[in-house]
Amino acid sequence: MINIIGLGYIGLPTALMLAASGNEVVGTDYNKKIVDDLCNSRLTFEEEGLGELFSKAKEKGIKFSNDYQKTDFYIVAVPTPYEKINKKIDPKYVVAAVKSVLDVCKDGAIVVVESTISPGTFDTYIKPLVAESNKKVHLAHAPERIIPGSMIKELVSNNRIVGADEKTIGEKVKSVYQTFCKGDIVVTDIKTAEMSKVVENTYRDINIAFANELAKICREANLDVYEVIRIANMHPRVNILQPGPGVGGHCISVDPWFLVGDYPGLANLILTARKTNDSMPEYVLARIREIMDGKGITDVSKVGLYGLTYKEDVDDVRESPTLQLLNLMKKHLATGIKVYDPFINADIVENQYHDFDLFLQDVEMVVIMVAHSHLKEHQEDIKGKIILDTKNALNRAGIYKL
Ligand code: SAJ
Repeated sequence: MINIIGLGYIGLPTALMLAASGNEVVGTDYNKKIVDDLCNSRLTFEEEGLGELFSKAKEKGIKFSNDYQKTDFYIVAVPTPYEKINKKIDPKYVVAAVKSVLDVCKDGAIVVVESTISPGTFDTYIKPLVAESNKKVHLAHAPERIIPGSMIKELVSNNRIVGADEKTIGEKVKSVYQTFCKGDIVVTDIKTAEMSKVVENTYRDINIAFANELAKICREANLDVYEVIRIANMHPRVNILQPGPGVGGHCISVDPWFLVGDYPGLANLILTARKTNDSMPEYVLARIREIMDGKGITDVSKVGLYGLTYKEDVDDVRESPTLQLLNLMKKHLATGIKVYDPFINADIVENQYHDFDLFLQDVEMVVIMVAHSHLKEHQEDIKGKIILDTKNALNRAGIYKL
């Protein structure tokens, strides 16, 4: 039996996938509401294809519990927050989960950690826990790589990394993932797996930072950055990503800091990229100001931000550029800007609307912060508004871009 610890964005789809593929699975979470909801067939977040997978997993007998199970195979997928001030990882949830596993597991059990961690976390925090316990367990790191919005497909098709310091354990873990993963599964050691994962997200952060820097340069040069990138990308060895209002989410805006924090003086390019991406909400604010001045809008409450999530078609707001922008405004004692996001039902910020038509009625200028499909489907509704499209979501003349 496989016990998955943590039923969040990664743990839940992984548990469902393993169960749907014929493994005996119990999903454990300390949050009673999550377990209650899942036991009563209520999904805890939205994701394409998750409902269907849930039905299959239930048919195959998946169980959910608040308790850690006594078994010989665990997958830990708990959050790894970082400390806002020094940007270091806070391993408290991983540490607590591994400790609880050690309390109940069978001798010889395999404990796989999927949570993203900073390189060296196993050596510093996890291996000592095992050494202190009276259990013999084997450790592995199989960092998740799936992208919100396409998680279910990517769980099956992505290549994976399995890091284990004992080759036979690596192969055993690989065989479990192979029950649903059709990609290549590379077996390596734990430290290499930790570093590879963080490097992947850092690569993407740097590439996006390059696109954002190009956006600033092209504005200065009076050029269309999207056209410049489109043409440059026609070269077979060039693949520049897209500029935007900033980088959010719990991964790309966080993982590079681990390298900056642990290798000061060495991670220079990485630090500059982080700063460039973090500068984008401020840059968008300056663009809004410029356009307001040009159009004679003096009241910020006539401006509306479309999108609160960190990217399109997800309901996750962690580190989102819109939240970053709103925080900046607050710092400058500027309030009153309106906000709407079709994916966010709860009231999480001031002046938030839940009805698109009402939102549009009250604003003269719409700033597109997130390119939800909803917006593309309602393009007609925003005709006549002044539009700043920071995501290049609308392909039409007469709108302002980054
Ligand atoms: N973004 C841009 N321009 C782009 C692409 C993205 O500005 O061209 C922005 C997005 O709007 C968003 C942020 O970057 O704010 C991050 O979004 P994303 O879609 O690039 O990535 P995440 O954070 O949803 O997921 C990433 C993925 N990693 C890589 O692509 C290397 C995913 O595979 C990982 O599993 C995930 O991080 C993770 O958990 O580490």
